[in-house]
Amino acid sequence: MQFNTKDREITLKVVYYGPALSGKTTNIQALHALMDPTAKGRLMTLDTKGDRTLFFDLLPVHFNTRSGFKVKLKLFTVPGQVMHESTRRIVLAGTDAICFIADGQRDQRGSNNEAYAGMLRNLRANGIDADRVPIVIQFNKLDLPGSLTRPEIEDYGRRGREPIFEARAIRGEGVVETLKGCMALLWDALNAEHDFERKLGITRDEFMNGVFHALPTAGRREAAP
Ligand SMILES: Nc1nc2c(ncn2[C@@H]2O[C@H](COP(=O)(O)OP(=O)(O)O)[C@@H](O)[C@H]2O)c(=O)[nH]1
Ligand SMILES: [Mg+2]
Repeated sequence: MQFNTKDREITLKVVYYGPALSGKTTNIQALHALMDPTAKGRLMTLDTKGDRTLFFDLLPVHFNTRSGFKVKLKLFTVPGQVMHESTRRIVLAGTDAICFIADGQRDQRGSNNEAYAGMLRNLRANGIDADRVPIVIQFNKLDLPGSLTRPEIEDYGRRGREPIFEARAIRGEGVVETLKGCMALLWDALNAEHDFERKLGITRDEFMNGVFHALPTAGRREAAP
């Protein structure tokens, strides 16, 4: 968190982490498509051939609180391919919260686990305590045949502390819910650690509404009839 008291600005960093091709870029593209133009900045993506993020994607979101603070949220993705380990470490530096995008296809469990272990390593390398940073897990691509079933995903959820979300990011489904879950955890962490509510004069509801005022709750991207 960057807290600029002079300009009354708070900058929060959220990283979408996960294995290659799990749908990290698709998640933030879907959010960008759903958001009110007044609340979002320009989506910066740097894709190479085959949809693969080379360095990161960045979606800035901002809102003003009634107490006169500007809250800036920066959503980053990391590149997933094995060779980009050092880039992932750099993008993760200073992160306030993580949406871990797992690939819901059954045969991708190995690469999900590998990416998760790598994330813990990279957090440690950045001096971030993985037990304190808010993390949610999304199982994406559940529209594909051979993806994990709901009972399997629920069973997974019982074994860890992270809230679990199901998604079909390509249809915009589950994308908003995942970020909402992450923001709720982030607010609680910030409030516990920095007494956010009192210092900024904003409530949890105002924070959540600020981030999401522009987003439909269902998180679907279907055109209106
Ligand atoms: N079937 C399906 N494909 C998806 C979904 N989300 C992403 N994809 C596709 O998976 C590929 C990789 O997605 P991308 O967002 O670039 O993955 P990243 O490497 O994690 O950033 C692209 O071809 C996407 O269109 C989904 O929910 N369902
Ligand atoms: Mg990408």
